[in-house]
Amino acid sequence: MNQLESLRLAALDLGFDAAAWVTPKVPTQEIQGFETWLENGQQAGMDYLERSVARRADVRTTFAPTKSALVLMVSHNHPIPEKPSGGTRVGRVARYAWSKDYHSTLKPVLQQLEQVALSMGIKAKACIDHAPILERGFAVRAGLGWVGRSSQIISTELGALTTLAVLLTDLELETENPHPDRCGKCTACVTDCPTDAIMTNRTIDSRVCIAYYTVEHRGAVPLELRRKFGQHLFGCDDCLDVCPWTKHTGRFSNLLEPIPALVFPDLEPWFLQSGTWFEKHFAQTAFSRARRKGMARNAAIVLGNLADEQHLWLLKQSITDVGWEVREASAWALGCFEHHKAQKLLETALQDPDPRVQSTAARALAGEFRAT
Ligand code: B12
Ligand code: SF4
Ligand code: SF4
Repeated sequence: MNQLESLRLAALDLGFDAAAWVTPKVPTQEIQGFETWLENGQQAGMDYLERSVARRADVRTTFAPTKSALVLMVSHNHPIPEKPSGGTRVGRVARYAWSKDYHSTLKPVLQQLEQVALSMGIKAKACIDHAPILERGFAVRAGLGWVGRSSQIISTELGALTTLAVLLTDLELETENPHPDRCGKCTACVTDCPTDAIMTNRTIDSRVCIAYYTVEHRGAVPLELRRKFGQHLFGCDDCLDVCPWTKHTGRFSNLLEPIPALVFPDLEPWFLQSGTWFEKHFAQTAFSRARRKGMARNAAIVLGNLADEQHLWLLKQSITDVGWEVREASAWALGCFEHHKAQKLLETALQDPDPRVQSTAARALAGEFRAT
């Protein structure tokens, strides 16, 4: 067995669900596609992506000896665990965030793979989002799947709910095995996206994507999108859940174990506890990226969309939160209720020190956000 195959099998032994080799050359067309995406402003507030074009075009800027890449895929198509009791557990969390943060969970496994490579005399560097790499293009050319209309890599074996990582190595390799497109006439993800964020060129416009707003975005969420968020608390899997290739797969990796308290988080402490408490409690989870204020803002939007009177006491707390974005989202949420208590709270919010909160409270009182 050659070294390429030995290392690939070692990756599968370590728990990756799929692994395949590819030459590290990035086609000009792909980097141009990335640039066009940026020129169109589809990155929304993710400015850091603009600074990485040159590095994405040549992975040797990340690891100079690179002559090949082993693309690794892990499924996060977990079964749904049992809901814990107590607390206010409403809203939906995207599956990638059901386990401890995949970056920290997979890091030691990737380090083990680097060690295996080293013991074989191979120079190797593992990357999982830390380095600017067009991972999806690598996955297609390695033959692991194709870029679906949802822009997600779809695998015939693992479906759409997967995470990607790359091991750059100095092993010589020239061949490529690009996966053919298997979307056919299906457009399920496009029609199912609640915000029409999927473009015809198979890219996402982050400016309207729920995954972007609930995970990456700081500050207020555009008013016109909030109803469309439905119960999405963190991330969004709508375009992946609906994919027929996901429906036909049942496998999930043991590397990423779902934690019930992350699948069904209790919203109460996000409104009642401090940012420091949140950081300690949710360290090494994907939630830490949005921080307490982001999660409380998202939670307020979900509570508004539910408009269930039993949650009004939480919005009474959050309308005086230290974060203006939490108070602003709470004013919007209170505007979704018909209840007199909501009206009273909104009247107080008219005196809020932040004009953005005052403005939303006034529009809420005018009945602008009520379900029609
Ligand atoms: C920025 C980002 C986002 C943004 C923008 C998403 C997007 N689709 O561009 C936001 C915040 C919205 C997002 C959301 C999600 N993300 Co994200 N995200 C990224 C990140 C950091 C960069 C992606 C990027 O550069 N986008 C810009 C576009 C232009 O580049 P691209 O998607 O890579 O597209 C290239 C390929 O399509 C390639 N290409 C190659 N062959 C072909 C063939 C054809 C026909 C076409 C059209 C294109 C094509 O050309 C394009 C470049 O020009 C990557 C990590 C990384 N290092 O790549 C993760 C990543 C793409 N995200 C991931 C995940 C899991 C998600 C979510 C599912 C999380 C969730 N549940 O909430 C959602 C899915 C939303 C969606 N439908 O894409 C995974 C995807 C894994 C996979 N199997 O595809 C990645 C790879 C992270 C990882 N390490 O696993 N994400
Ligand atoms: S993640 Fe949600 S909002 Fe974003 S493209 Fe997919 S379905 Fe649309
Ligand atoms: S839902 Fe249909 S169109 Fe979308 S990625 Fe899956 S197969 Fe392709």
